[in-house]
Amino acid sequence: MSLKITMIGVSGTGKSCYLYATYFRMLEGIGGFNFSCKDYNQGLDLQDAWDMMLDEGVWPAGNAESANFDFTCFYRGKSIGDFEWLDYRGGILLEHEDKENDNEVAQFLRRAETSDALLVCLPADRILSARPGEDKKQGNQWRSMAARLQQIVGGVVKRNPSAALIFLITKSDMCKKPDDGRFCVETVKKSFQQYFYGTPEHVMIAVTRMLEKTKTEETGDAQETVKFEQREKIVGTVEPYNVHLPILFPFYLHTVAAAQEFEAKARSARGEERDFSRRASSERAKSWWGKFWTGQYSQYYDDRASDRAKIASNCEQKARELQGVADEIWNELNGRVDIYCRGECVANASGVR
Ligand SMILES: Nc1nc2c(ncn2[C@@H]2O[C@H](COP(=O)(O)OP(=O)(O)O)[C@@H](O)[C@H]2O)c(=O)[nH]1
Ligand SMILES: [Mg+2]
Repeated sequence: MSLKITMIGVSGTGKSCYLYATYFRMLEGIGGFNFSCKDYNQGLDLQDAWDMMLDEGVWPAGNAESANFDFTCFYRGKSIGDFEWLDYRGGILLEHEDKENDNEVAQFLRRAETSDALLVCLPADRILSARPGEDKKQGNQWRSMAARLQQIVGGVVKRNPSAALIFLITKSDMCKKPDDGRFCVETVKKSFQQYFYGTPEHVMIAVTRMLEKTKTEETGDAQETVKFEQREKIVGTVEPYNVHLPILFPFYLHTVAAAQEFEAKARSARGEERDFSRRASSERAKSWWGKFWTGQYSQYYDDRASDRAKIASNCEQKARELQGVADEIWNELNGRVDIYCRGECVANASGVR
């Protein structure tokens, strides 16, 4: 099993930085969970990009090419599954699909539609520009970004309603005023409202950032940009926040589904066990005359019953283990993100209903 995770968002919305930060944060691990990159060289590249941020204090250069990364997710040192993470070049959102020649856009759309989770990156500064009283032109930029993403999200949801839809509010260190964070979540819910009624089944809103949030100010300007040898210098302290949660969410859904499958198998094995035991008893209850004519098969049925009992208890054990992992993931998520399950809000960290 390898979960497919696809990140979408226009250029400069923080997709690649989010990937580097998550890799770095999850090498060390959080709450018993950790990730590792399957390919040694890819792991080094991710590490180099992150080191550049930490050591040299500059943002990494944008990636001109799309790239797919293979990871394994561990819980307490034991693998709970693999995942593939596609970080594509955001410019693709501006290009046309060419189905006949199966161009990169066509391949990207296909991949998005067969993903287990779609991560939609929405930068806080862009969302905040839609505040009433802000520059009208900038506010329209948010609306046009949201509309462009609607096209893709709508297609994915229609063809694959079981994919988890995750809205990532990136660069949340740019939320300076006390209610900026709340405004971002409210705006995302309003702009993408049709996805919060039950289709797709699972939706998340996660607020993430790469930098430590500076003290709340009454009036704050967007992060200033300082160039450093062609690279943008980081202003602030690098401190990734909430980055692992959107990746753990598809694992949560997958683990709960696997636990339910084992429970169903256990129930059916228990049913068969009861059937065979009943037959063994009726064999034993036969009269000597019945036994004489048709034989006595109680041992045969007893063996079958104990065979089914073993299968059932193995499945019950597996279901308990998986449910235990799912509960641990839930403890990580609950209180830190908003989650909607079949249209109902089941976790609420933002206070936005
Ligand atoms: N303030 C702030 N800026 C960020 C953050 N993440 C990314 N950026 C800025 O956004 C730029 C683009 O990020 P990148 O991850 O390359 O975007 P991508 O094109 O979507 O992959 C970076 O060079 C940074 O200047 C963040 O958490 N906070
Ligand atoms: Mg990028």
